Amino acid sequence: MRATTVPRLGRATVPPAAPTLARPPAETGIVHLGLGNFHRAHQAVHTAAALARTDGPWGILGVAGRSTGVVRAMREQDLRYAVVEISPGRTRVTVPAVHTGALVAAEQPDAVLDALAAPGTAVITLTVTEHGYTFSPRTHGLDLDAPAVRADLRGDAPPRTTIGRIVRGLQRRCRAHARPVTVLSCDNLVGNGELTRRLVREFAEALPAAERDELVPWLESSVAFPGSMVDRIVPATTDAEREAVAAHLGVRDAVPVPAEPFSMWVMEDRFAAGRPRWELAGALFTDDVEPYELLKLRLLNGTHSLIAYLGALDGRDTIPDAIARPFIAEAARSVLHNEYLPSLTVPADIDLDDYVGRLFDRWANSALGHRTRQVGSDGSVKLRQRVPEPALLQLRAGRIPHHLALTVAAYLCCVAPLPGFSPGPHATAMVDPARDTLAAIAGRPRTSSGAPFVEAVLDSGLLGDGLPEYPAFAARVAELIDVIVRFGPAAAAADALGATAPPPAETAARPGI
Ligand code: CS2
Repeated sequence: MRATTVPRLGRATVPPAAPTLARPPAETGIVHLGLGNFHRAHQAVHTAAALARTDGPWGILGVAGRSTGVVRAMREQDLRYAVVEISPGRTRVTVPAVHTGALVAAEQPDAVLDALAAPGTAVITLTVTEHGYTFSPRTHGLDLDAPAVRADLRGDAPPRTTIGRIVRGLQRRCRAHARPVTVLSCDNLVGNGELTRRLVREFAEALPAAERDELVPWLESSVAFPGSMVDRIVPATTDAEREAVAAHLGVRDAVPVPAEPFSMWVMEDRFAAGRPRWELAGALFTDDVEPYELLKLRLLNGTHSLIAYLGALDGRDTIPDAIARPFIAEAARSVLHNEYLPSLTVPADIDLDDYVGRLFDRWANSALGHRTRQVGSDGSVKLRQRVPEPALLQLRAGRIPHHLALTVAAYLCCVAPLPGFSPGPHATAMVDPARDTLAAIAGRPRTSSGAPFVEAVLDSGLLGDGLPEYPAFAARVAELIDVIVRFGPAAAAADALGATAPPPAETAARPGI
């Protein structure tokens, strides 16, 4: 079908079989910050599926930070877009139709604050990535030195940071009617609910006294910050999804979202002003989300990082291409079983063998085309959530976590290659906020090789503040960098595997909480 002859996706052109909802809800109960692919394939899909089973005032107003592409296209498509669920041999296309509005915060900042303050808004959800929280690993709190945070605190221009936006919106809300509201972080961060609460509170406490005294007690009494674990592999959009929508629905969608069939959402049931009945769409509610969060952040995300960095260094464009390489699959199994799993308490309702088996199937989903450069991007903020705690657990017990060291070595080879080493196109395409800082360290004569380089990187706080206490870890990372540079990633993986002993029985995963 030629694209120009195909009608544009919209209210009138969605085929009757495709929408999850016939039309978006009449009322907006959710304001979502971070209108990226993940939100559109995860929370929006769960919300639409819940509303398909029981009505409710839970339309979503989606807010993009600065980028205009998705918002413009969604507006032109009556706020519709397709989710293209892809697995080998099967493509399923649906249209959630759950959004009631779309804004770009940089263009309409006041409308965003009004939406956060609107009496009908009961839940504010967030997918702004690990990088979007203006968190300082140095102070373990809000980055009060960041110019954007300082500007948002002065308040003489519209807020530019997510935390600034939330607090300014809540301030407006507190003054207008003070109705309770829930802020629900859906990002891959350890303790995402508590972290968001702390950052919001720190921002509010840094305001001038009169504003602070008005806001802080209300935040305490009326705003809930439950934690959540979110899981769905959602790559960036390509023309393949646009073609799939045209072929399956006979319409033209400029902004479809690819996703794997798997989707999981676990949340703490602490909502201040009601919530959609997400349990009707498969979400799980629990009193304690942490075990689910750590399970996912370490087994899936942590292993994913290793696959991405080894894969990129080995010239692999996609995660399925990478995991198809036996040495990468073996490294993934080893880091998962020997170094991540001993740091976890597996929730009683998770069948570990099934969970791990599915992870390998999900990574091998060759039809999805998830790119190594996407998973490898932002490593400086992602690895901090994944690597240090499990590594420290091993180091404190007197063991070197060789595959966690390999993860850091492969990351540094990709993003901060030492002079003379070229990591290849997939690594070079990785985006990372720490690239310049790391390049500066790699370029200094005294830290441009071996252990001094890795020690300087760890001292910079890249992976928190525990690992610099273990010079043996830095030394092992340096050795593995050297092997990668001289003999390639497969040799480094073989070296890590050869050095790894199976974990002693007492540190094996403790099932059943
Ligand atoms: C990935 C995640 O980019 C990454 O670091 O590990 O985006 C991963 O695909 C999702 O968290 C899956 O839920």
